[in-house]
Amino acid sequence: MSADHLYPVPPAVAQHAHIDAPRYQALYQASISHPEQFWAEQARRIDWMTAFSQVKQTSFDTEQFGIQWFTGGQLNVSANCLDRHLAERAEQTAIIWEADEPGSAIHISYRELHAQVCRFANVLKQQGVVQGDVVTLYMPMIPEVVIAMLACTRIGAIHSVVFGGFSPEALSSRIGDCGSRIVVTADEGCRAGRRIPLKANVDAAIELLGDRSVNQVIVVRHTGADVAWDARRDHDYDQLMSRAEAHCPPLAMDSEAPLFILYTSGSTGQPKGIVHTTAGYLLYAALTHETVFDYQPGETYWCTADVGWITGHSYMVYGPLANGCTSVMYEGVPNYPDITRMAQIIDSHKVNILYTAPTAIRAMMAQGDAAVQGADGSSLRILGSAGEPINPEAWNWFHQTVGQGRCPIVDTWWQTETGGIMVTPLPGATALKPGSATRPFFGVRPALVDNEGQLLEGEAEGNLILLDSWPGQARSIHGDHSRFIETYFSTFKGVYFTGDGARRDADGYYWITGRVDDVLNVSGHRMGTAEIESALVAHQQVAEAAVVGVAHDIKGQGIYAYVTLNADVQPSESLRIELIQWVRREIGPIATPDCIHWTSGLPKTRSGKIMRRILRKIAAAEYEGLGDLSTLADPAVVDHLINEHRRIS
Ligand code: 6R9
Repeated sequence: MSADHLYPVPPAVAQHAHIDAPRYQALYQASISHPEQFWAEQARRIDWMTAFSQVKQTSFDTEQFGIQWFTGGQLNVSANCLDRHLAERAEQTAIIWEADEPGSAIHISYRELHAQVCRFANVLKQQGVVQGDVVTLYMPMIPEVVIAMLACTRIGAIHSVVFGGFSPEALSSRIGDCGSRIVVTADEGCRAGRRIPLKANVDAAIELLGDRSVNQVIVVRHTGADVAWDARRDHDYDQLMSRAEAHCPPLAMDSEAPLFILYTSGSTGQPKGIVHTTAGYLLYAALTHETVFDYQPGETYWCTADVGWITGHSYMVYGPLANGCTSVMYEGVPNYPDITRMAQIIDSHKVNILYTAPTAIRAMMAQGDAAVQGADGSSLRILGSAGEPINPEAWNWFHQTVGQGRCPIVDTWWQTETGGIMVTPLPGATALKPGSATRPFFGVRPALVDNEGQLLEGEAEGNLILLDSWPGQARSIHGDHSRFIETYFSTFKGVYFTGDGARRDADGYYWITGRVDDVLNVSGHRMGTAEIESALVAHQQVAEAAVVGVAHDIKGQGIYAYVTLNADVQPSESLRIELIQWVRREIGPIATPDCIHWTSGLPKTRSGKIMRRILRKIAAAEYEGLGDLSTLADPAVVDHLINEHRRIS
């Protein structure tokens, strides 16, 4: 089956969908020609405490830059996700929590979730947290992380969720950057039967921070493990909760008040603390969740993303809860205790909508049909994919084997910075092509430019940009607004640059080709090559390092590291293992290098710039067509690298 095979909208889906093809056309046109009217209309899905006076005041022009949506309005996110559902669906399950070990699931109703959030909001207040404070959450996938996020929003505190797989080093730099004085964590996390020492990692991170440090740590007793305890600083979650009051009025927050910070990797230096604000983000998450997944009241939805990433924020927490949805939250990994686990969870909770990542799909596909052996799967109606390009083989497998040829797949392209889904099919409206994210969502104006910034028309391939603002857009980088403008709005003047390349076909469908900058996408996790390089060179025996991505069957991209050692050091197997461990410790297991290539020199221009184009080609064993080598300071380096690569592979 060719990649361009067209899957029309199944009539049964179109018939009951929120949006069919004619309606998509009409609404998209309206959203582009009259954005203010369109978004004012959509804003009715929010419960406002104070009405807004202006819908959109935005400019991507670096001279008069500004992004403001729904100015003058006030709302509370937790009230929109909880309180307003109590009249109609207090007893409906909000979260079905499925533990790492099969066999135990917990159902939490909207009423219970509301009560817990109010209590924890009071706990935060008692610990001295006030509006505008940043609270760091370093948590496993347990309901308490959702409770903590919503509790922050209830009192106007800003959360910064740090993925539980990050090392103490990575955690400490993120705590330090946002100046957070309080961390919420758990004794341990559980993944695939292994224990993750979260509290010990927090202790180590605080140690690294020294006196700029955190003075409160709230610990959820999840596994009950014995952990080190500093009575002046550490607090037991349950103890604080048992003493807290269950009533906590939601604070009226301005539309543009910061809602959360989420760190993500860029092409240079330190991770960036992406700042999202209140009204636009929530509206965009809720609207996209309902329309992209065609969520219908009463359905059960499962987003497999970890809450430490933007997908977990927008599509496990804020979008679904704002829509009063029943969500599955799963603590573990898709293939534990075996490859049938996802299918088992789908059957046992009758999941209707499944949103996952290509890396999980490829891991299942690698085992043929074993992933669905003995499974029913008939509850599934809609499938979704995000985080990286999905190759047509994986798409077709997902469609046939998991979706039984019946369920539309929404391949959703978006980013931490976009807050919500940007280019995507709508199940009832868009004919699908495996591997294409298809068409823009309402209000989204994608375009392609060449490297000089010239707009490309019709069928074309180039850099993907966005011409105008949308409500879910990030507003800043924490503590460095000029870096925000510089990073996203300066490469091409007056437009948002995504960092991705894309192709547009004759039908106007977009095909994302991957990052055009030095950002890797390993199993859907975004990582800057610069971060991994700086971790490598921080090792005493490393002189220089250059990291590139290389195609990987399951992970999408693997990490390929060229390493030059100090003159007096010889490469060895033990040093290779030590370096891999070192990077895992500096950043976290997600940054584990797949290959260390010892080399005596890197290809550099005469001005000393490493030519990554060449390194990427050699890592991929594409020794021909290395392009213009005339600017290299020492062209002989290339032959050395090729010979070394031949020896490794
Ligand atoms: C949501 C998320 C963003 C980067 C993005 C792009 C890649 C995401 C994709 C996709 C192809 C898709 N990406 N979705 N590439 N098709 N459907 O993943 O955010 O972690 O910030 O990563 O992921 O390269 O620029 P984030």
